[in-house]
Amino acid sequence: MATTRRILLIGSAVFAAIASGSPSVAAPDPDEQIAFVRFNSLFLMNADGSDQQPFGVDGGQPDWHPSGDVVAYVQHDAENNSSEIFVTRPDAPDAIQLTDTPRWDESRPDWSPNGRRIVFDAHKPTSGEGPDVFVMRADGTRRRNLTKDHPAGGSDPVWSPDGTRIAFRDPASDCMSISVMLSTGAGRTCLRPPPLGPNQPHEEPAWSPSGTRIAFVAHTSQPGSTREIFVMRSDGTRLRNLTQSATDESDPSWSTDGGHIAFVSRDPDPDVWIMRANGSEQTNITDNEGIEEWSPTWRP
Ligand SMILES: [Ca+2]
Ligand SMILES: [Ca+2]
Ligand SMILES: [Ca+2]
Repeated sequence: MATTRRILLIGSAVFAAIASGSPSVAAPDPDEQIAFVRFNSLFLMNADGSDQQPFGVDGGQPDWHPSGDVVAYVQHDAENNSSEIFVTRPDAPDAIQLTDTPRWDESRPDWSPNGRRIVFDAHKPTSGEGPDVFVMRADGTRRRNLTKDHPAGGSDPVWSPDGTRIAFRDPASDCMSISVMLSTGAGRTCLRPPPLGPNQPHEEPAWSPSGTRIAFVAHTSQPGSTREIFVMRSDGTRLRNLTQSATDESDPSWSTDGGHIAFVSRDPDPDVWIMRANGSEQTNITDNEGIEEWSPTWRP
């Protein structure tokens, strides 16, 4: 988990200097926007990479409310030395803190399709145990552990577009892949055991807007393989490697019409790329050197 669970720290103030946009390239629809993370700050850009602007808050792992007006994100709270979930708006950079749990590190918030709940993962660093999947109301109340009866826990949760199910990274030894459960936490089903590559569960599931497909991140079974973006049907069949590259890919996010997937590729520094949902026309839209971009998420 250490490589994928990125540590978020407050305090970077260099972003204004590097916020100017990269050369723009052909992209799906320049009117669409993508939120992303540059080092440890939230940014917004057009889907062709143009007009890159900081939100004005530090944090990571943004996820848009279905209205497209608000993002939930993760930030390290210096006061209690713990990761917490916040919400903010791109046009009004003040943030509301939803969790306040010094003993727990929260990460990977994902809004329910009706915008009333947030699913996320959290773990206690002192416990030595892995994360569990939790759900809470959009105001941070009624927090509930959805994987408390699943000894292996889970992480990277995402809601199905119809709101009935949650896909997540399932590290159980009989799965090591993406599992799906009802939004109540019942009925866990592993979609694709065993993993493609050794010692690394499939992770970062992203449900297509139609609900028919799930993109995720995994190694291939080849020796020395890198991480790739795979896609499968939401029943676990018809697996396909979309990236097939010698670099590491991660952080898949579908466009609102399902036609494209934004992702991160390290070449070697992390950039936001987009491709068609069949893997063609892979384009680097933050083409720069030495500047880290992560966590693209298409604005509804
Ligand atoms: Ca916390
Ligand atoms: Ca790769
Ligand atoms: Ca970069």
